[in-house]
Amino acid sequence: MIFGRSKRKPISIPAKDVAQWKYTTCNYCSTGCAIEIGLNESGKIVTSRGHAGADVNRGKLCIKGLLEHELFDSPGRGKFPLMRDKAHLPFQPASWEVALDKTAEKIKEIQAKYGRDSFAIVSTGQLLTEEFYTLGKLVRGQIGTNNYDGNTTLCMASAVSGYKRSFGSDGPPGCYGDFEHTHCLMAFGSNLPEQHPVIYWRLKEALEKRKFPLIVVDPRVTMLAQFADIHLPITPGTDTVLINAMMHVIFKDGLQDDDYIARHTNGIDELRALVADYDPKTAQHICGIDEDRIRTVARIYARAPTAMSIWTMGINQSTHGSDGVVNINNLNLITGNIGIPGGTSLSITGQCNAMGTREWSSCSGLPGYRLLEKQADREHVADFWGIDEAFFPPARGLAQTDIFPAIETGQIKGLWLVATNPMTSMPNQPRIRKAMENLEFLVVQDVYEDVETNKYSHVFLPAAVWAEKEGCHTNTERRVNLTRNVLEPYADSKADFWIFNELSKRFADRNTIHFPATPEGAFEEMKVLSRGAGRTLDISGMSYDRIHAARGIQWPYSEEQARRDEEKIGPAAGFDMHTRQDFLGNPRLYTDGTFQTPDGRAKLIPVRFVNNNECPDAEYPFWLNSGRVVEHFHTRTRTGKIGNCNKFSPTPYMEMNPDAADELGIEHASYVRLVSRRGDAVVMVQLTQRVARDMLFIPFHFHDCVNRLTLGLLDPYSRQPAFKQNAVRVEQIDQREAARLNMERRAF
Ligand SMILES: Nc1nc2c(c(=O)[nH]1)N[C@H]1C(S)=C(S)[C@@H](COP(=O)(O)OP(=O)(O)OC[C@H]3O[C@@H](n4cnc5c(=O)[nH]c(N)nc54)[C@H](O)[C@@H]3O)O[C@H]1N2
Ligand SMILES: Nc1nc2c(c(=O)[nH]1)N[C@H]1C(S)=C(S)[C@@H](COP(=O)(O)OP(=O)(O)OC[C@H]3O[C@@H](n4cnc5c(=O)[nH]c(N)nc54)[C@H](O)[C@@H]3O)O[C@H]1N2
Ligand code: SF4
Ligand SMILES: [Mo]
Repeated sequence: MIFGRSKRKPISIPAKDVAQWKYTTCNYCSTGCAIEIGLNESGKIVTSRGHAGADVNRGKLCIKGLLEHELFDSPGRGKFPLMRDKAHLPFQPASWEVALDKTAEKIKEIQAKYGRDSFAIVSTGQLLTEEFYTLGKLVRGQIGTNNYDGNTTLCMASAVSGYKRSFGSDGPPGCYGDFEHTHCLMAFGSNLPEQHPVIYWRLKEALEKRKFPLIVVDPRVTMLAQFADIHLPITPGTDTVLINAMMHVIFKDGLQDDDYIARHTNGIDELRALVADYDPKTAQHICGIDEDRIRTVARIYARAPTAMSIWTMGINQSTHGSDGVVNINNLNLITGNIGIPGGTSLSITGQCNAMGTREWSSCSGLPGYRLLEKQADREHVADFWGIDEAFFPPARGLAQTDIFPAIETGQIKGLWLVATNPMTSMPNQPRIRKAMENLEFLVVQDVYEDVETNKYSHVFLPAAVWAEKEGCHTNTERRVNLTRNVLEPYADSKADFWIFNELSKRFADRNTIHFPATPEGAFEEMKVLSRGAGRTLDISGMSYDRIHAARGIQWPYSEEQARRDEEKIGPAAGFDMHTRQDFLGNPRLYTDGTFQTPDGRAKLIPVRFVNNNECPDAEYPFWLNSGRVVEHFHTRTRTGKIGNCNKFSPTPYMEMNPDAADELGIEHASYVRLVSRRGDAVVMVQLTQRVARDMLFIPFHFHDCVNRLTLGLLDPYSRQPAFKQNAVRVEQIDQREAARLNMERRAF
């Protein structure tokens, strides 16, 4: 007899007494999952679920989305503004009035003393779109500094630059629905199962319905590589060589789409001439992929009735980032795979609102993909805001990665960081620390007061997070989705929208501009700005109610289209699932082969490879690669405080190949010191065949770890750092000393 068994009750999950579900969009990755937050009778949050009627996630969520509601009262949140005269002194609490007065006064003082551009502003891809628009208005229309950028320079800048070079405009042209139509998918440096789990789920579902080849290009055996039909473990930084060699084969075999090339592109002769130099026999020695494998992959891709490419940081974070994007576009253009179901060049974006900032923040120009360098755009926006066009700077200023060196040289004296944590996320941390110490004035606006960057600040502005606010995000497939306001901001924190509005009052002496009082008001204003003949970024047909009813709408979505849809199905409010399909906007760009270039044709741009990376050598014999794990988001300010995310992935670690470890006498789970030309870091070894003998991989989430070592050479077009190509050596270290160091570093 087995004691106890008969008495054991079956497992039951207690019912959650949800009285009301509130609609939101996930605030972590760019997949854009719709989440419903469940509140009980007394308004307390008791649970979350994926929205079954949302086309993006169809009821699914990953671990981060499922637990996101635990954020609201997580430890370390900023309760009220803080101030101090010098960065090493203790903070004093301050009222919003005083903290905002001080911020405005210091910005003005620094600008008066050193010039308008001596005060820099770095924002993020994690605010709501209406907040981006409002910040852009404040910076471009009132503060007037030209040195204004976002952390998207660490993330999406190469994709933006590559799209603009090839197609004349930013904007990923495809959608998740393309998985259902494609006959071949090639993924470059993108690990969907961990970084975009629900996009991966959409891909897997499509693969289960209809098998097609999945080709993964990644130096590491990622989870996606494990599920691939063909894995190409490329030599870091050489994707452009692989693609050139593929195009060489395609032209040689006559597999290109001559008709598409003739009707919709320019530059075919130059491209053909260049790729003639990249025969697979020669290319294999540079990119590390066997010549026959290159031929096979080229033929599979070009012969497929439709084929698509996706990519993420393995391409963008490289000195060849922009060229890599251009070359992926070249590959798709010569095979006629743009703007058709299952044929596309789809950048998988990163942060929840990486797209929103590209569209509306004015970081690299003016709102709605407009340019500071274009007279008509300047006049249009200046008229709309009611200011003198001459107030705008003549051209785009410094990128984030150039702002920090400019602090070192004294060109920039003050900095305002909004929702970004460069002390952990920027390459070459020792250099960033010095720059931060050089600042006369630093404002940090963040949800958490324990964020590393706050050690160097003079003013801290505590921000509300996610559903403590209301507004939109745009996801990877250009889908605008809504987060409803679910609860009040924590303690005396305030929505970023409110903070920008309040600051704008303090700059009214420069330009008086009208700032709408609510995010919805700002959205209505953006709609008007987005209207216009021939513009892809048209959101004029959207409204909060319509977005909510459709669970997200893809731009372009014009007023005319909305009118037609409404005639068909009645007014937006009250729509139910069965009608949402009629309301989704446009899934694809460039469907007619007309691009945003002056002559309407896409540009085929030849990309010659120059090896300019920091490659391993005798002194630093390993490639250092870095990336992410599924449980954590970026610098762990949020996920590091959520029980189950942190429990599954609590310690910094480094993947190392067992054969390489053997040679150096390094054991599994021991600590080692890594040394690069920039600095050193102590980290625990995890032996795995995921990485090759000459490569190490570290998740970048942990402070005082991988970015103490990275160099971050910049892409010449996008100014994005090559986070993934660095050289290091591995040294043995006293184990007890290392364990102590690591315990100190662990937050929880
Ligand atoms: N769980 C989780 N999800 C996230 C995030 C997070 O922090 N946590 N962050 C979000 C953000 S902002 C972003 S940008 C995305 C990033 O999403 P991904 O880009 O998918 O993630 P990473 O792990 O940074 O890098 C992807 C892969 O690039 C490979 N790689 C390195 N060098 C090369 C190379 O030279 N060529 C090629 N082809 N591949 C290379 C790496 O081995 C790695 O497996 O994830 C988003 N989603
Ligand atoms: N070595 C290495 N380094 C990398 C990368 C890599 O792959 N390898 N990836 C790079 C990439 S792709 C990215 S995107 C960057 C990310 O780098 P960061 O932007 O520096 O990282 P986060 O931790 O997301 O920082 C966002 C901050 O915003 C705060 N926040 C969240 N929501 C809000 C809000 O609503 N309002 C306000 N005011 N604050 C908010 C968070 O608490 C957090 O402190 O890291 C880059 N760094
Ligand atoms: S896949 Fe991305 S958007 Fe969806 S729940 Fe996970 S983190 Fe959020
Ligand atoms: Mo990113």
